[in-house]
Amino acid sequence: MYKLKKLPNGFEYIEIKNSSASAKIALNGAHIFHYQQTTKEPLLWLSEISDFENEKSIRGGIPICWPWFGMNKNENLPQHGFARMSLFELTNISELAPNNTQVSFILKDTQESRKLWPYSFILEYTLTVSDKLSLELKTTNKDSKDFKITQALHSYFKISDILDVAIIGLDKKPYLDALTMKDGIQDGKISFDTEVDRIYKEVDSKINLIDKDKIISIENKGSSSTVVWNPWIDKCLRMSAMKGDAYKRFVCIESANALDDFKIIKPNQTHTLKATVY
Ligand code: TA6
Repeated sequence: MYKLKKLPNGFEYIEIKNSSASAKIALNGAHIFHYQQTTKEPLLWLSEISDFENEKSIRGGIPICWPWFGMNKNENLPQHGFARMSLFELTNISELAPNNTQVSFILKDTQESRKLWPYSFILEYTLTVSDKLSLELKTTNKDSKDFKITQALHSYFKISDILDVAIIGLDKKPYLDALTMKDGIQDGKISFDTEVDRIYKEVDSKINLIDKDKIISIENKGSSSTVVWNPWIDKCLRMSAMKGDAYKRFVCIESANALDDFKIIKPNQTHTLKATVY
């Protein structure tokens, strides 16, 4: 079952319920902000004080960072690109099975987008809501020249307490520490007792987020970089749409194409970034 819902301010989202899971996906940013397997608690963290407004990104869920990840060289351009603040067109909803619903969106260049990024493109995003959540983000170059993208599915995962979680699957991987801009090599599991903002490279296997009573798994395709982020106390206080203690209840593990894992896409060629989380 699914329903298209609209808030009084015109913000639209799709609510999905099937025998395996439920989900909510906004048309603005094609942003999934709720996903829950039927017998479990929500997988994604969502800020209690998030905005739900067109042209603004929701704080939590899975924002799409595209066509660049992080800051652009031109600092007047929005951090993490413009896709997360753009209205996507809903192209399809299919109930493939009682436990499997698939939703597809498309974003194409406009006069406005070309002011920010001067290329013609098609961005297609398909979400499959079942006992796993699968996300497929396909970029097609519709321009006459090559373009370069970096990107991320900036997943906020809900956790019991930041002091009680660990990430495994990135041992021995090189990373860039975005706080110091120094390179490092991961030694063992990742746990948190301070701000962490790192881009891991050469990522080639499943990542597990180990919490007290659950394990969240992330599998990627078309991506060899993964961002791990928690703002900790001071940055959390400075973040928009985030309560002061919110850092305790989420960790971001982002399936990305970042740093030297950028993609150059030729005219009429595509690149697909895929993440499956469960
Ligand atoms: O992916 C980590 C990061 O780039 C952090 O540096 C942090 O700023 C975060 O994303 C959130 O960015 P936002 O633009 O959504 O406030």
